[in-house]
Amino acid sequence: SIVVEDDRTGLSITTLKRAIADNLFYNQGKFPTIASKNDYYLALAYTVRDRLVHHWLNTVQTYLKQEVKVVCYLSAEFLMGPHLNNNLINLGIESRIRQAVEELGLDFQELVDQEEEPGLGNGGLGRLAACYLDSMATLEIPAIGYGIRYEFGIFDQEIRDGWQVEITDKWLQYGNPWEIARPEYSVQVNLGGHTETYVDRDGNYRVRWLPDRVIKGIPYDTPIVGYQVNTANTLRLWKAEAIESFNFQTFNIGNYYGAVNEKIYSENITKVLYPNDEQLQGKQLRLEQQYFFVSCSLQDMIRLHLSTGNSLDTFDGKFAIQLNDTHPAIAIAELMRLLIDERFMDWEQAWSITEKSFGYTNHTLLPEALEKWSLELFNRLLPRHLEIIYEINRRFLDRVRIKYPQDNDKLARLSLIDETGARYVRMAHLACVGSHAINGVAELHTHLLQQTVLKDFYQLFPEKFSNKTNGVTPRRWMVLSNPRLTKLICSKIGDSWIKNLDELRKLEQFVDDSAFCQQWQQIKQEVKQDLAIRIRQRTGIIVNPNSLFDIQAKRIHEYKRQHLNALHIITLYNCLKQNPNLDVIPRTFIFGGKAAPGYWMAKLMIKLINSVGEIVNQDPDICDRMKVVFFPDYNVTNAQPIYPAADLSEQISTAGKEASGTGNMKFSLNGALTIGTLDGANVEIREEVGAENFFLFGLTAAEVQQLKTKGYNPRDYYNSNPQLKAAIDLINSGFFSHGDTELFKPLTESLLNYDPYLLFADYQSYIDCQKKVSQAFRDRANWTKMSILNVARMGKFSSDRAIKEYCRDIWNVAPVPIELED
Ligand code: 26Q
Repeated sequence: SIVVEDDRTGLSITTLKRAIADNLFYNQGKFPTIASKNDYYLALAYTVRDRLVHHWLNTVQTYLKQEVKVVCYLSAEFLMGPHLNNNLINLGIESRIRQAVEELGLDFQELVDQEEEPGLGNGGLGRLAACYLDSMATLEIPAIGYGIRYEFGIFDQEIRDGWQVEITDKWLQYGNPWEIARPEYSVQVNLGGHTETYVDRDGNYRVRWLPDRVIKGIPYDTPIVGYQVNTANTLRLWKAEAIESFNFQTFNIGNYYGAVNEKIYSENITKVLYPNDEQLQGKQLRLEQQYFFVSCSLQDMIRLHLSTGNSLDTFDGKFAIQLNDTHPAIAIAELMRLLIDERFMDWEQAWSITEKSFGYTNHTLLPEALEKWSLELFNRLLPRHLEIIYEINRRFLDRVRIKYPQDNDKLARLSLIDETGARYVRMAHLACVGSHAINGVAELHTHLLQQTVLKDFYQLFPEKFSNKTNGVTPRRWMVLSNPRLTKLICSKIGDSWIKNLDELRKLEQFVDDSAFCQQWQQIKQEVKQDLAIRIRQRTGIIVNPNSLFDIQAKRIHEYKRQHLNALHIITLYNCLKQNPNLDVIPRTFIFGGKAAPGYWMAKLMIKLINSVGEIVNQDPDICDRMKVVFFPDYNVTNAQPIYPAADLSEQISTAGKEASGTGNMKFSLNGALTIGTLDGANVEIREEVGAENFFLFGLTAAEVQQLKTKGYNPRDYYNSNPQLKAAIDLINSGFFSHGDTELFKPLTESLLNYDPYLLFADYQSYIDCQKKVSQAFRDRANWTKMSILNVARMGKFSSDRAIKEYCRDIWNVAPVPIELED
């Protein structure tokens, strides 16, 4: 019989080739002869999208029909990374597509490289949201990711003369084949103005908000395909536009330019991602962004809920709303407003629904990163929400007063309003009071939360608190980024570990199999060679793939201590200069990461690394025993080939400062050994892989605390440690800065006089530990064994495990398998 495959869904090589050609002609409007690589990429992307649409529509329809409970993951950031390759892997059609592309005479990798990644996040927090969407789809958990469709994502980084230069990220300029606009589900969002009370027909006092601005939110949907399942969940991102009626009013008066201006002003809200992580900027536009996407998302949930004929009384049974840090915490006041002012529910019922719906994840202990908004700004932008927050606070403090009579300090510490100086709304307090569940992102982090920043809330509501250690998706961070290692592992233990990462344990039985170890080492060598080529292309620096690849890739921040790494490099350099024939293990030091554009110290750290590299890399005495590379524009795309190539993963933050870290997991999953402090998830990684397979150094969080209490004087360490003194003095001498003795003064002076992150206190311990690393690397057979054991014992750090815990302990949701009707 003759089988005729549909061009939109067929999977035979012939059909796929025809579909790509068809999309090129009809979507791109190009003949093959004049089509650019990007045209071919888009034709390919549409071909892949066609093949997931039925998964997507069936998923949405199943959720609606079965009236299931849905997880709504609210996040100001989703750092998704490129979609094409990920969708191919999760759909299981990678090899067919590759063959079809190659039979058309095209280079598959070249087309994949055309995709501009959606960089809609800063770092860990945004990438965690992306890993969680992947896991929820794979575990068949009904979920919607709600966020902001920034027109400009995180800036692209260039390095010029050793300094970071920021370039606008125009990710949408050639079109985005993965999103579908849904203008029919647009909503309106109010801002500014004032409130007034009125009495309704039944004699009830009501409040209405008379805003002075109204903005339209348009949803753009992207499918999130699960691995080897039919589920395709939705990422729904909101774009701000002007509402037509506003323009028309102005237009009718004859003020055409005023009308257009209004449009520009409204569209500003979703223009650009704020590129700061872990440091607060109390900017009005940022609060507008947060409220905008939160209001759009809650209105969308209410529309969905009512569309299936439900009443709002059952809202909390159908939605589990997770707050990714406090950025969306205004949702608590907004849901109250929607229920009370717009749906006329009474306060008690609205509050009960709100509390049951929300969960709050905290991602930081740094006091400077805790969000607070001045009452003045809050009142100007969200006058009704401020009233609601006052009322939440009044009722909350009444309860506190009963539990702790006559403890005014306690009340002041717990209050949603900070009145210690200029007055602020404390967003973390709002999140704690309005949520039924509060969690940290690693065991140590959760413990410290309970003992420090949220101590009073923990005493009040111990039952709300739990830990949910972060995880990463093995689909992107192993299968996609490290195909060679994936293949080797599959050849030994099959492929079910991809969905059940604990099965990596089965690799332990091969640690003494010399052929296997050989293959393992061979693969590490090959991916290091690949990275060496990329490094040469991007920086011109030639590195030795046989050297130890020592990598620190993450946002640049003082607490992450990239400059401690730099001090080790300088110390090693001094040793080699003093003792040119020293037999050392050749090392390549690789850095990657962006600095917030307004964070001068972080930018100076980048300059220092590049300046040290410039001297070290061309010093003939060093030969190729040391190379220092700053790999520019660290993002998801560039991270993918970096993790697999690491021998050593640098996780060296001051203990107690890194909430979890997730890069630490990606490195270890790809067979790097970790040099690290007892901070964040490092503690649990070490527990899992075994102390003997982890290079530990530095003070513990408790010791850091003690030292600070006792009085820390960094200059004492400088004066008493000749190696440390030599390193600092060399920087100050202008040796790395063409004789400029001033350039790095802000950095060295800060260390000598304050050193808030205790680099000097941990310096010697770090140097000694690095010596042990070098010694260990000499025994390559044993190093390989440790590398295998690291991978074999990483099962815990799958985001699948983390999501299962959220489902069980916080969301109370279960898998909903999707059947494909044909
Ligand atoms: C807040 C207000 C105004 C502007 C920007 C911000 C802002 C934006 C992003 C504040 C913080 C962030 C990002 C924080 C972040 O990435 N935290 C990291 O979260 C990871 C996932 O849990 C952890 O692994 C990291 O330890 C933590 O640093």
